Formats: sequence, C-alpha cells, structure tokens
Amino acid sequence: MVETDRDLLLESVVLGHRDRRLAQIGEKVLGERRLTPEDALYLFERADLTYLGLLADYKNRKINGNLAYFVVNVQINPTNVCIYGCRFCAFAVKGRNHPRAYELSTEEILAKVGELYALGGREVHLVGGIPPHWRYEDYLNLLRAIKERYPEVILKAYTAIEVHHMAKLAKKSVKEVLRDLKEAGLAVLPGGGAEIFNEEKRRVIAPHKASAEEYLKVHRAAHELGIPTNITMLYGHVESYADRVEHMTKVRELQDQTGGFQVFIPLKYRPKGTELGGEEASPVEDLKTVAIARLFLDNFKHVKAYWVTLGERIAQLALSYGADDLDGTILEEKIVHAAGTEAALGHAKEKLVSLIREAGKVPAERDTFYRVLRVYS
Ligand code: V47
Repeated sequence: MVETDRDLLLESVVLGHRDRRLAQIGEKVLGERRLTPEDALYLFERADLTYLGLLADYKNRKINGNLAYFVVNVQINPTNVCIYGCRFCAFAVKGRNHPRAYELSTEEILAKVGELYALGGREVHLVGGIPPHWRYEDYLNLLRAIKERYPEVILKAYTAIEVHHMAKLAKKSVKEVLRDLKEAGLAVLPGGGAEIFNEEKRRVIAPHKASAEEYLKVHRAAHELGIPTNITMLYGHVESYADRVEHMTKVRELQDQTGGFQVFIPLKYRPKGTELGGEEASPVEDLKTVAIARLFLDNFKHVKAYWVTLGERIAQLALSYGADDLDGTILEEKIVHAAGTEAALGHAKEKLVSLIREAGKVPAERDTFYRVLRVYS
C-alpha cells in the first residue's frame, strides 16, 4: 500500500517505467506480492541501480520503518589452522607448523571477551578455521569456559560447516551435536560457510567443503531445535547472477518451511592474497546485490550490510538500498582483513551511530536476537 509522498513518487516511477517487465516487478513489490526467481534474475540483468534502490528502500521501510540496527560485539577467530583449503580464503593455513599459523589459548579468548564486557557488549561471534587436532570436546569446552566466566554473553558460534565436521568427529547426528552445543552455551548459529550453493561453482571455490545440502541440513536442524541462525552468500567471484538467484531461492525455501533465519548477509568476496584471485566487485554490484536480496527474500526481516567486507562507506550507502543492519563494533577480525579489506577495526558504537544517522536512518542498538536495546532517536 502506497502512503507517503515519496511512495506516490515511486508509484509513478513504477507505473511509468518503459520496460514493462520492470514495471510489473515494481508493481509486485508495491502490492507486496512475491518475486519469482525469474524476476530476480531479470532485476540483476536489466534493472538500473536507482530503480532497485527505490524499490528496495520501500520494501525495507515497510518491514523496519526507519530503524537501522547495530550490535556491540566482538569477533574472535580462535585459530587460522584449517583442514579445508578454500580457494577464496586468505586467512586459513593448512598445518600448525605453517609460519602464519596461530591458535589463541582459552585465556587469550577470555581476555577478548572481557574487553567486550567492559564496553557493555554481550555478543561474542566465534568463527575460525577447522583445525585437524581439535577434538569434539574442545569445541564444547571453549563455549563452556566463556559462559562460566561471562554468563551474560550471547554466543554466536561455529558455522554449519563446523557443526557438520563435529558430527563426523563425534560420530553423532547433527541434532545431537547442536543439542550439546546449546547445552554448552550456544545461542545462535552464525551464517558463515554458505559461500555459493551451486555445486559446480562450490567445487571450484571450496572443493572440500560440506555440500549445500549438508550445510542447509544443519540450519534446518538448528531451527527445529529452536536455535536461530544467520545465513550468508559469498558473491563476486566465479558465480553468475543465476547462481546468486539459485542460492537465494534455496534460502527462501528453507525460511518458508522453518522461519528460523534471522538475517541474510551478502558477503562481498575480497580477492587479495587468495589462491582464487580475481577482481573485486564494483560498488554498483554490491548495492544491486543487497537491493535484490531485500526484494527477493520477502520472508526475511533483516538484510545485513557487513561493513567489514563492504567497507564502511558502501555499507552506509547500502542502508538506502534495502539493508537495515550493519553488524557491529567487531573489535577484531582477521578473515576478511587477510584478504585485503581496508575497513578500519575497533569501531566505537558512536561511529556506527553516526554512520547510520548520516544515512538518514534511526540507529537502533540490538542484541544477537535482534531485540532492540536502545533507539538513538
Ligand atoms: O564463511 C572468507 C567469508 C565468512 C573471504 O552470521 C570471505 O552474523 C570475503 O560468515 N572475502 C565468515 N569473505 C564470516 C561470516 C560472518 C560475518 C559477519 C556476520 C556473520 C553473521 C557471519 O567469511 C566465511 C566466508 O564466506 N570469507 N574469505 C574473502 N576473501
């Protein structure tokens, strides 16, 4: 339903569009009707950025009003030693003896959580490599140690790839592993490891990783156990527009069935120092991808502009192209920084508040479950 002057303007742009197919897609958005995968592909191939931005911002305002979210959090990457040699990853190393290999001790991890606590933050995002020497209990003990010292912490930890690996390690079902993790303190499963679901492209960029089916099986199981999850899509490497649409279609289908996803996160591939190499996607591509995700994923409340991969300037712009969330203060991040992102770290929350305000949105500090803690009106 069209309400404001701005919406009336959008309506006239949509109805007057000379490309009738784009006009019809715009009418679907205004009428809150679902876009088909073919619509999404047409948007990628034919829509200009201004049109996409108008539509995606309209859709986002219908869902989130003028609010844009951020969280006070810390990201901890416990180790870069990883059994998978994903070709897009400049962070991981194969063995413990590699000159760049590192592994944080539990005490070092606890010290980082302590820094977050002192700032009043409660979200701890754990994501790293999958080391060959970690036993099943090591994954659980790390969560237990954090929760024991800092009981109020909300743990967003271990991707579906790790959970799949743990199930093999412990010879348990995925559900049993998730139950153990939950008991040890896991609150939310982060969205890493999704990469691109198209099997052929997945084999090119991440030849040894769990398949799309195995990955989504973990998310489904988490949703069935009442564990909310996030979901990503790595774009800007060897995938086509059709692959992006296929990826988002699988995500939308699972969300229709479970409703367990909190947020969709398009992750911009950073090529520097990676085996895969290539050029990085342009800002236009970034904003198009965010906008089409917002329009296509009508069963998602949130779309994240992850400032670490996008850079804070494009992330800020993305708030006018359908994104409503910037992630958080992070404090420390090694994965995308290994691949050459120039985003500065250690953002104070004041910085995120001012980025959001400057974009014309109202900053809302949230927790890991997207519960609003404070609105900076
Ligand atoms: O899965 C690795 C990506 C992910 C590169 O759930 C790269 O809220 C770009 O998933 N260029 C881990 N990306 C981070 C992640 C994440 C981040 C923020 C919030 C959430 C959430 C999840 O980083 C990996 C991989 O897709 N990655 N290398 C690279 N060169």
